[in-house]
Amino acid sequence: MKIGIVGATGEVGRAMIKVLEDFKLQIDELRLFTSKKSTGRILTYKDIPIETETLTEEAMKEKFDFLLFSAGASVSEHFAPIAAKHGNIVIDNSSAFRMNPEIPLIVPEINGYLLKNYKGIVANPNCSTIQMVLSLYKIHEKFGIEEIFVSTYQAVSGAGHKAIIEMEKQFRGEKINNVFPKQIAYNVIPLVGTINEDGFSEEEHKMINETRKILDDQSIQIYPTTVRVPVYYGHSESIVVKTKKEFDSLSNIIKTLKISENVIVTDEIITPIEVAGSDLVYVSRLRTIDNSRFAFWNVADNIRVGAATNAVKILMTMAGIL
Ligand code: 2RA
Repeated sequence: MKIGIVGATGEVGRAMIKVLEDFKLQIDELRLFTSKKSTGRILTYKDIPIETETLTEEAMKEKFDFLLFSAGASVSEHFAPIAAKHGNIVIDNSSAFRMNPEIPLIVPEINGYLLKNYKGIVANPNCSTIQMVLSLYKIHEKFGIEEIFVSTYQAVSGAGHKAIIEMEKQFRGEKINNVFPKQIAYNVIPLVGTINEDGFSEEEHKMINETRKILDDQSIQIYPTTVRVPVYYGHSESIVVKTKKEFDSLSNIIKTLKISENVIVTDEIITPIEVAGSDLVYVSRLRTIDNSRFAFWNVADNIRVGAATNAVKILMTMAGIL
């Protein structure tokens, strides 16, 4: 396969290279595209050095089996349609196309069937959405979901490598830049992205709209509060669910969660540090409130589960490997 990665030097781009290695895909040619300022950097794939090249419209007209994009919405909006117009399949990690009704928004374990005979642009959901729907799709199938109350505790890597550097500077007492709206060191910030007129943030709207699209149910009411915390990798989420049908006992919830692919249900308390590098979603602190409401703690590596691994699984599904 001939694969291209756009945004190869970013947190997610680098993770995409690592996931392609980890999943041992047969790749004959891997091209790494970046902005002009990152051109010429050497990255490795299976210990083979690959020099990054500047992203151009011409390059997007070449024939690839798959192009993985993670370079921000404006880059995707400009270059992904050019690539798709020339017959390429684009798996885009930006928010550019997620809510486009013509474009599938995919978590392969949940709605991978939508990719059958599909060509063009495929949207990769937002990281905080992916780990939540992976833990809830079987609950929705069996009991129906009426409401989801979720508070997130999002790692700084979600805001990119510059955010990691900024957090480290702040912990060293160096001058604060404006990567975050407030100091992140020794602090938490109750805002991810910008705030909309309704008082909910961009990130919170993503969780609402993307969850409804992926679970194909516009009736689900979702009440998110997204928070940035001084953690390197691993988003955590405190979730309360109200189901449409009564589930009667916690053991019925546990049984249903346990048939969810790539979800681990445990009695242990799981923290972000323990899940960094994993491709699984971890559910703990499970407890019931009554016969139709339960609560739990959900943790996953936001860069892998929440972006790179989901994107590569979409590629593998379309390539007939998964
Ligand atoms: C974040 N979910 O965590 C957003 C984008 N990756 O910053």
